[in-house]
Amino acid sequence: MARPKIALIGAGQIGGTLAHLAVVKELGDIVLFDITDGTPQGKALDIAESGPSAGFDAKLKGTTDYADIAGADICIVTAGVPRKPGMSRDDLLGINLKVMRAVGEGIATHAPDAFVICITNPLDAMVWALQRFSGLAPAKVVGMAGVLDSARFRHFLSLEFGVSMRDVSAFVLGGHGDTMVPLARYSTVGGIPLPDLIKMGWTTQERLDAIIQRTRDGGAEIVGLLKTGSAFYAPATAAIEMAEAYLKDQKRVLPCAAWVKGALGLDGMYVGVPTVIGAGGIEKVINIKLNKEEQAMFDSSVEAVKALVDACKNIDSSLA
Ligand code: A3D
Repeated sequence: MARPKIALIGAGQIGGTLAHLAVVKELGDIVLFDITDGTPQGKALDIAESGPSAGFDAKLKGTTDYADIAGADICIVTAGVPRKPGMSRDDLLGINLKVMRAVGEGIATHAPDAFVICITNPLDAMVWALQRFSGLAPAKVVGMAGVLDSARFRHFLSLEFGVSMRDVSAFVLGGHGDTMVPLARYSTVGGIPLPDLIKMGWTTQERLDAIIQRTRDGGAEIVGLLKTGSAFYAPATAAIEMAEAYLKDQKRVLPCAAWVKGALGLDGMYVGVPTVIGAGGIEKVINIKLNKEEQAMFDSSVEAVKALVDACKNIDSSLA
């Protein structure tokens, strides 16, 4: 059987890391696409040359031609520009919206059957725009944010409790970053919910609140340290977890920015929710019941995402 074809649109920090992780895990052959000639070709060749030492079998190709993504099974999108000093949120939205239009059209023309994972920020608005521009089924276009946010939460909780990260599970909802909604009562250590761990004296509400805030600020913390860019190892690893769930039909339960119509009282929008990912793409949105406090946090996250989508519609009237 032919190896799956994985197209990576954007060959920057995350794109290169995605390519490396995908071949080391032998998920398929890679096409790295970027508009900056030389970057995708150079990274593809460099990673290919690591094959003999790492011991993987995969073909890697770097390109600036969308035709090379033809028939891709999966496309992971990191194309775009980051926010620079002096640039307003709307400036960034305007630039990355144009990028999403080009990427959406490229995918629609050459890889219309792909499962598409968007990583470009601002995430919830960009995945919405990418689905509109590509015209692919909403179940086949999803945003990566919740897996990363919950991985950060799990990492910080494992440090707090001195236990393996593998035994910490965490549940987050809502938009990416500032408005992320961590659900403490659904987050566990070895199956024990966090509120019970507070009662058991493992931690305090104050310490847990500080961990939640650090998780919300997780992206900014890395930017502050790196100074010249944003996180890329953990974001790439999170997207690969989602890609593997699709390619291997794993039916993983993962939080993603998915199209929600009907569940959680929503009438059709992209926002972070728990989903099941398998060969059908987003096979299910899990319609959990929230308590009053969680619902209020989720509602304000939903409003923040809607405001971003409205800003996109104001910038590009074809989206209205
Ligand atoms: P970076 O290293 O700048 O790579 C972006 C790449 O996109 C560059 O190589 C550009 O040449 C390329 N590019 C620009 N325009 C186009 C285009 N029209 N078509 C194809 N390629 C293009 O950034 P990065 O890899 O560090 O980050 C990529 C994106 O992910 C950014 O928007 C980040 O803000 C975002 N990001 C999201 C998360 C989430 O959790 C959602 C986390 C970290 C980064």
